[in-house]
Amino acid sequence: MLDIVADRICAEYEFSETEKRGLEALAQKFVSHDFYRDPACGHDDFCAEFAAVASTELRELLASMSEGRGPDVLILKDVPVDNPLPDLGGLEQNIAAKGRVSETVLSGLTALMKAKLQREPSSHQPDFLQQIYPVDKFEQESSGRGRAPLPFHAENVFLQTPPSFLALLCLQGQSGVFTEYLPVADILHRLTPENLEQLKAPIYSVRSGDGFQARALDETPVLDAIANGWTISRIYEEDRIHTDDPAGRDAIHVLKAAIAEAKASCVRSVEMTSGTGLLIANGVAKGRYGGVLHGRKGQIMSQAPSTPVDARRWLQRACIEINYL
Ligand SMILES: O=C(O)CCC(=O)C(=O)O
Ligand SMILES: [Fe+2]
Repeated sequence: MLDIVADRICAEYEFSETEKRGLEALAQKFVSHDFYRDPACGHDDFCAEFAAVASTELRELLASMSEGRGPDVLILKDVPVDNPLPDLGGLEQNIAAKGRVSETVLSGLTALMKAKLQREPSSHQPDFLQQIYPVDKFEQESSGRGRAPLPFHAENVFLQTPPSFLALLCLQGQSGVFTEYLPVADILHRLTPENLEQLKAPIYSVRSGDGFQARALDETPVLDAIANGWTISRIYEEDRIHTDDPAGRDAIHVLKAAIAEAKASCVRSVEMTSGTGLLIANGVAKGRYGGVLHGRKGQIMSQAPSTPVDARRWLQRACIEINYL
């Protein structure tokens, strides 16, 4: 099942029936737990029980990713999720009324990475898990509550400590909507050594985008060394990287051109359906500049009450911060 292609970018893992039944039973046991405000991955009993249900292969895959020797993207198939989903009209009511299978899986994957979940208080969703579900009023927003396609980005890299990995889990998909990813290495190998050096200089300001309070990380490199050989690439396709330095501006310009070129040949995509998961390195890598940017292709249908229930796209997301050992 482990299929790391030559360039180490992507692996796939399929949940077995036994694993599914075990995770559903665990979710039932933790059904009253508030996964949104109290991360279950911080509780030893939850972590031990999740690890006992997960296969050796899944545990090894997740350990390899959090140690910087795994694939940049793990596609998860047949992930147990709550089914059928409640249809009470509003997102809040539906979250409250659903089971806790998807929350259990997202928290458990984090636990197997020996990592923690991040909150982002300046976002419109400051809890430890987020819903990717459009809200009509924000339909043009370039965020989890918008309907428009999303340009390539790494998540929250305007923060000093952005998520290292993102987990996306599809409760309900919409055909024609694709979650896309683009390896950072495919962008950077188009740059000259001089351009790369320029992007390592601490002269940039990286800004927050739609759905967040206006924030900026100042005096930061774009290609940033974090700790113990780990790096993060603070790259946006949108104009969210700025500098007054003329050489730095040139480097941003060249970076933009490289993104456009890489987009033409290096994008991969997943049409998420119920039970598809993605675990992606958020521009982080160990001993190299790597990880991926992600985006979304296709317009999401309005989630107005008239939308057929099974046509409403609903993903959940976890922002995962690993231990940079
Ligand atoms: O909706 C998607 O497929 C991706 C959304 C996204 O970029 C995110 O949740 O960070
Ligand atoms: Fe995103």
